[in-house]
Amino acid sequence: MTIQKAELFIVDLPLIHPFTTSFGTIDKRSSVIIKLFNTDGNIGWGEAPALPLPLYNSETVVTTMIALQQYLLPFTIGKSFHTPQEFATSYAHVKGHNFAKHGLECAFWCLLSSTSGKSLSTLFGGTRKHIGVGESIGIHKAINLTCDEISLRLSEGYQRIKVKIKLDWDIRLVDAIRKKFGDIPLMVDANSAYTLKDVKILRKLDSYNLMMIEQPLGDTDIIDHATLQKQIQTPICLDESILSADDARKAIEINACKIINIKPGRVGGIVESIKIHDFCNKRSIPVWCGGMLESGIGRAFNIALASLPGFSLPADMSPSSIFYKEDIINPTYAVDNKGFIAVPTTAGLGFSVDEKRLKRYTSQQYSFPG
Ligand code: OSB
Ligand code: MG
Repeated sequence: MTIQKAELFIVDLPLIHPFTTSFGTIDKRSSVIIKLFNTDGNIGWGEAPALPLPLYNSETVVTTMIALQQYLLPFTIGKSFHTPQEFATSYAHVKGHNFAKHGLECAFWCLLSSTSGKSLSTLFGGTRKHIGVGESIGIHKAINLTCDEISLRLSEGYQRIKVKIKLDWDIRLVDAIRKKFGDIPLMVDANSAYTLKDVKILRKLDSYNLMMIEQPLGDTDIIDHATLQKQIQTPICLDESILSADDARKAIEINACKIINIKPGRVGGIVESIKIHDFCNKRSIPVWCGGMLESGIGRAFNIALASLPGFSLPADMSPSSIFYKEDIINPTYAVDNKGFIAVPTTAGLGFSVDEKRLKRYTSQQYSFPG
């Protein structure tokens, strides 16, 4: 298939409530949407889910736009590709910019799905018809507000609860949740809020039977995580510090984690995500699909990815209706009362993009070639 042109949209989706983690608060979700055209007039959608500021990793909406226009699209427009692997290889010499690479690769997968008539899940090698979903709950002003949200999500059927933690918003919070809700499937995500000096606090978490602690230490570290894992019982799950299948191999080799959160954006695409899945599956390392508060366009790829057999733990896949007033796919996906999302079986994105809404939320639009 030959790629003809691309359109890029910066969309600003208003959040219903601000989302706070140990690295800061997001009150507006800007994201980059990619619309890729082949020479037969087919369309593929993708989303590069960088945040507005470089607080989770170094990428931002602005760097994503530059990377796509200056470094990635020039290698794909006007060129022919047979496979996503071949497509991703065309810009593989570019270092970093994983969110941008992921969004572009997704648009190619979407084109491939439309033209082949096979769903994204089928193309990725998915086997599940439904995926299990958990909620990721940001840092609130008071513990009772977090507990109110947990009550609501448990009543809606969500399969596990993840709470964001940081220094002084950790033991008291987890203790209150266990006292109120008993032995629910519970995990915590620190987004790099601790260092090895905090091992005493992290050890205290051992008595709460948590499913895992996500990224307790530095965002680029694996060595200290290996040291920490020897000192705590709670399984460590790595998020920020796994940027490739090679990183996953090294982290597992040195016992820096027992579980991996695969966010396809963070690792630069679906091709790399499947490599990590396959590697972990062979070694019986559980993986699950994380999220970046994507719009329904980005989530479509996460849902299809989470249908692979090794994704054995619930995904961070709360529907956009929890975060956004409106999604740009219409209708958006839903979570049933047992905490499952049905994996689309139709070809293409699997959802229809509401282009009127997309335009309404677009603050900047670019065409390539210009
Ligand atoms: O660390 O998993 C994270 C959102 C933005 C940045 C980092 C993270 C998150 C989430 C959101 O936890 C999960 C979701 O997309 O539903
Ligand atoms: Mg995380």
